[in-house]
Order: sequence, then C-alpha cells, then structure tokens
Amino acid sequence: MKIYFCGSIRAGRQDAELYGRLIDLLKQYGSVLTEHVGFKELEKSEKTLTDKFIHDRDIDWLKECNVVVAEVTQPSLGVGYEIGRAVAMDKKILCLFRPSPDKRLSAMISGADDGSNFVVKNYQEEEAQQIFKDFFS
Ligand code: 6K6
Repeated sequence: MKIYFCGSIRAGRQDAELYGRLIDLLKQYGSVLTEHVGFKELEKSEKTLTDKFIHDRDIDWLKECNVVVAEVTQPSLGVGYEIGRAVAMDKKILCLFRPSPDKRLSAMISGADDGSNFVVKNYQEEEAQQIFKDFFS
C-alpha cells in the first residue's frame, strides 16, 4: 500500500507537527511517499529544489499511490490541486478536517464526499486512529 499524504506547506506550517503524527499512524497501513510534509524543519535539500521539480515529482508519486490522505484544515492551494488531480486519477481519497467556529471547509471538498472513494471526515486528533482503521479496512 502506497499512501500519498497532503498537508499545507507554503500556505502555512502551523499544523506540521500534527501532520507528522498522522503520518506515523498511517505507516501502520503502508509506506507514506510524502513523509517530508510532516517534517517540522523542511530539509535543506527540499529548499533547493525547483518548483518544477517539486510539482513533477509529486505528480509522479500521486500516480504511483493507492490512496490519498489529505489534512485540509489549513486551506492550501497545493493540497486542493493534489486532491483535484487525484480525483481525475480515480484514487481513493480521505480528507480530514478539524472543525472550529472560524473555519468552514470548501464546498468543493465537503461536497465531493461520495461515501466510498472520496470520504471527508470532521475529526479531532484522538479520532484519527479509528478513522484510519475504518478507511483502510
Ligand atoms: C521548500 C520550502 C518550502 O517548501 C519546500 C519544498 N516544497 C515542497 N516539497 C514537496 N511537496 C510540496 C512542496 N510544496 C508543495 N508540495 C505539495 O503540495 C505537498 O505534497 C503538499 O501536500 C502540498 C502543499 O501545497 P502548498 O500550496 O501549501 O505549498
């Protein structure tokens, strides 16, 4: 099982540590191709890569993966783009959103939930383990 994890990078790194913990949970189910999304300090090598290289490499990983798991609480153009590309590739997708009074998830994500291939879950971190168990079973 190859898992492509999406989380905000240039749109803000406030949830980076949470991404790391979610990625650690996901490793029980397969290999996570995009582990760098959860690194608190992005590696220097990442910072020297061109945007074209990053885009093309990420699209190759997206093609290669079996499932996409996206943490969508921090709105990110890159994550939205990856989700759209993943839909076009017929990938199985899980989106995770932490509700709060000041945040509403885009209708283009919440409205895409079809209960099977595209699943959107409102969650708190402590529920992630069970959500992954259900999603991967
Ligand atoms: C260096 C410094 C900051 O970022 C870097 C290297 N950048 C990236 N490396 C790998 N994947 C990236 C990078 N930038 C965006 N992505 C992909 O887009 C990831 O897979 C994320 O899920 C998503 C984040 O998009 P933005 O728009 O929040 O950056």
